[in-house]
Amino acid sequence: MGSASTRRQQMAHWGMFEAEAQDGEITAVHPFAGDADPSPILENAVGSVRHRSRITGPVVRRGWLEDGPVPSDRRGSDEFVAVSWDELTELLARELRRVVDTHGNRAIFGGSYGWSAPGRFHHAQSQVHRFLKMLGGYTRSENTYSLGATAVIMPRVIGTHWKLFARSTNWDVIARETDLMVCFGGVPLKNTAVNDGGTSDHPTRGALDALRARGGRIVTISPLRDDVHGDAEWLAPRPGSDVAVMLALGHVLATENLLDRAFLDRYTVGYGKFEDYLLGRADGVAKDPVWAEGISGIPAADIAALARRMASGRTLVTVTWSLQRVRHGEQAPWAGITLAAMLGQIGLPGGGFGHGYGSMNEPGLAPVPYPLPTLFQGQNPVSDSIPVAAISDLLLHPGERYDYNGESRTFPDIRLVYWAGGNPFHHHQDLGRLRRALARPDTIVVHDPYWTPMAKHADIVVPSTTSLERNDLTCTRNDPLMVAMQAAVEPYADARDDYDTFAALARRLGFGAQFTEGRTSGEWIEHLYEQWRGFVAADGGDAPPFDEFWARGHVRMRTEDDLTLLEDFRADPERNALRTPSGKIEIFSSDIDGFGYDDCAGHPTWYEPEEWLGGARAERFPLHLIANQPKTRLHGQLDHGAISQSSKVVGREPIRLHPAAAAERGITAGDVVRVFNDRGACLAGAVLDDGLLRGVVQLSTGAWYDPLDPSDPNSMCVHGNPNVLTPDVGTSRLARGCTGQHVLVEIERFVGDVPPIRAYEPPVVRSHM
Ligand SMILES: Nc1nc2c(c(=O)[nH]1)N[C@H]1C(S)=C(S)[C@@H](COP(=O)(O)OP(=O)(O)OC[C@H]3O[C@@H](n4cnc5c(=O)[nH]c(N)nc54)[C@H](O)[C@@H]3O)O[C@H]1N2
Ligand SMILES: Nc1nc2c(c(=O)[nH]1)N[C@H]1C(S)=C(S)[C@@H](COP(=O)(O)OP(=O)(O)OC[C@H]3O[C@@H](n4cnc5c(=O)[nH]c(N)nc54)[C@H](O)[C@@H]3O)O[C@H]1N2
Ligand SMILES: [Mo]
Repeated sequence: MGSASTRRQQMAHWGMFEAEAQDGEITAVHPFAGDADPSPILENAVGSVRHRSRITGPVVRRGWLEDGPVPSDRRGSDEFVAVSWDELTELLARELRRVVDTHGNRAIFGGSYGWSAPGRFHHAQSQVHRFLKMLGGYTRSENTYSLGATAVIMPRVIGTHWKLFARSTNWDVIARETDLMVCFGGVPLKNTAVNDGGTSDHPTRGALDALRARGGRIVTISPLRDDVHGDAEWLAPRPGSDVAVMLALGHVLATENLLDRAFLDRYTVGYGKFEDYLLGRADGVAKDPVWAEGISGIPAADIAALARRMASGRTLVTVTWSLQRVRHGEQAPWAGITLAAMLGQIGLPGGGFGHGYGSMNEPGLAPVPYPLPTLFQGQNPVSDSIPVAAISDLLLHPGERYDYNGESRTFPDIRLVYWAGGNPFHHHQDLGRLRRALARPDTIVVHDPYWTPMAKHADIVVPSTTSLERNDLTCTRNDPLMVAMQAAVEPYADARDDYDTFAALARRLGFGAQFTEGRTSGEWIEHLYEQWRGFVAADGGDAPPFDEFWARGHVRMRTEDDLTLLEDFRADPERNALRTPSGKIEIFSSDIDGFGYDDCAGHPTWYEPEEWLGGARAERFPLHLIANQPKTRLHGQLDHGAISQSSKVVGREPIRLHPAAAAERGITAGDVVRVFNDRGACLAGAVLDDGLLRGVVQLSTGAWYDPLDPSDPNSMCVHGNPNVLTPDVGTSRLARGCTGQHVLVEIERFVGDVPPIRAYEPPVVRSHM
């Protein structure tokens, strides 16, 4: 007989909820009553704990046991052997010791990028980095797949990148003050489901409705019509051409005397040099609407009319993060902020610039004015690091020099790769190349609750609990609630908390006391809560004792409401100078100019990308694929959940294409199609939609990589992971950010027997060494 069901307070990156459970499984989710617009993705949690794709106990790859720690192209197609936790701890500790003693700590790559789960204590990144630092250090990664270009260019332009989001103009202010929102990349509601660390509310839909109810207008500039919710004017540029459109808008402002020269003089540097380029004094090419029409396909008259409207009221220029996850991704946010500066409304309520409305839930939310509880990380004794999206370059080219952000660096020689809480088969580009790169190190260690493709490519596989199986607390810098995450079920099978795995390893390696500080995980959670309570008290607030917080499930914090981005800078640009060399907004950066990069000049510039419909490559691969974020899940997480599965077509990830593009290829709705280019191929399920440009197709990330022949790195993925197609090239020599959003492809109807989906099946695990 089953036991009675229980309900526990929980948080996912995509929202706050009560998890209802019975017999060790989640049976229902109940969104937080205070959430105005809970995400349907929550439903993916039902049935996720005991799903067959869970890793049930520690295992080691057979080839690694037989051959020892050496490079191997059997990764991804080998069997595994079950080991006990003690055996795992012993093997892994010895291997870490061997690598450190023979090759030094820099031979460990602990970049370990990925989102794992919310929770201030059990957060896998925090745990793995703390552990590796105490081991003596590791080669790390810098920046994110989310904001690879922005994180490098924006500090040089406005002195920060994170404050753009943490101190963004609040939704309330926009709803009240903005006349016109000009949204490059739209404001896709689907993405606002998510916030790193979770979220207790989803205000975007309500804010856009309130803006319109007041008479505000939204212009969405995107190749997809549904990148905005509700009524909006739609301009559809050729993907990758937005910078040309922004320049042309600026050209109209400059030539029709619609720009705010006083603002440019007082708050920016280098406009003159930029204007020389804009007006064509520098290169003989005026970046006017006719020029931009040729690049973007948006009629010149529409561009000119929009520029005039932008100058006639309170206008907010917004740029989604997707626009910087492409070649030359540095340019769109830089050109966007330059356009907003020309309008002179930066720092005015409801005007100026925004980056990431509709990319994540955080932009537009009011910040909490004090620090969050944080697990102390300490220093990394190793100084080597790579830009995060250079993982394959790192493994394939040890010793090679490369440019990054004005530096010349060298890739270290990596022997051991350690991953906890991320999935490179979700996040990285050109998966065939990644598989060749993953064949190079001696050892790959992966912690994950699930048999993701990355776990299947590991030598040592460590089964983690999910956040539903443990207590924690979570909060974010722009959410009013501190939330208790209460274990809803017992740990599944032989899974362990990452903390307990690292604590056992640390003990075996001689730094157990340093790692645990003598605390159990329960004691750590209370310790972090008390740390935070001190921050609240210092702010004049009063948070309840831990037991009371735990019983209540959440505590409300003070927030700084009614914020406008850069209002303090506008009010007093001397006292609140930006942390740029000039203290002002750098429309021209002497530092960047001084690097002499041919792919990132000293001011915002239009560069023709390789993967776009305007170039030679489009003759071979005539469809522009947008590999954006999935509507039905977060990345690859819980791809087997009900909401994610309900969107699949014949079990494949849906690819949207225009009916005319489909007809030309004899494709009808519901067909399985083969999507391909010269890097790889995948299957997907056709969905026809006239809300896309005719030359554009859209296939979101996150279908678990499922190679037809697992022993062949270039094998077709039968499930629809777009990263078998995307190019593994950086945004530019400046940021080397991820460019996975765009790729040119061709599509044909798939003929023959449709192969089964095996992505969620565990590999063969033998029971004995
Ligand atoms: N083509 C293309 N590619 C892209 C993008 C794109 O736009 N286009 N976007 C990029 C972006 S912005 C991002 S952020 C990345 C995201 O890439 P990732 O963050 O790597 O993707 P996730 O699927 O979220 O991976 C998180 C993993 O953590 C595991 N996990 C969950 N909880 C725990 C835990 O407690 N412990 C451990 N050890 N593991 C846990 C999950 O099972 C999952 O496998 O993808 C990038 N890739
Ligand atoms: N549901 C859900 N939400 C998420 C995530 C998720 O996995 N699922 N991931 C989260 C993460 S980690 C991140 S970093 C953010 C990412 O946030 P973004 O990078 O902003 O999200 P995307 O959905 O990839 O892209 C947003 C839209 O930009 C449009 N776009 C693409 N190329 C172009 C172009 O060249 N020009 C114009 N004008 N528009 C273009 C696409 O139509 C796309 O729908 O999303 C977060 N939100
Ligand atoms: Mo991201």
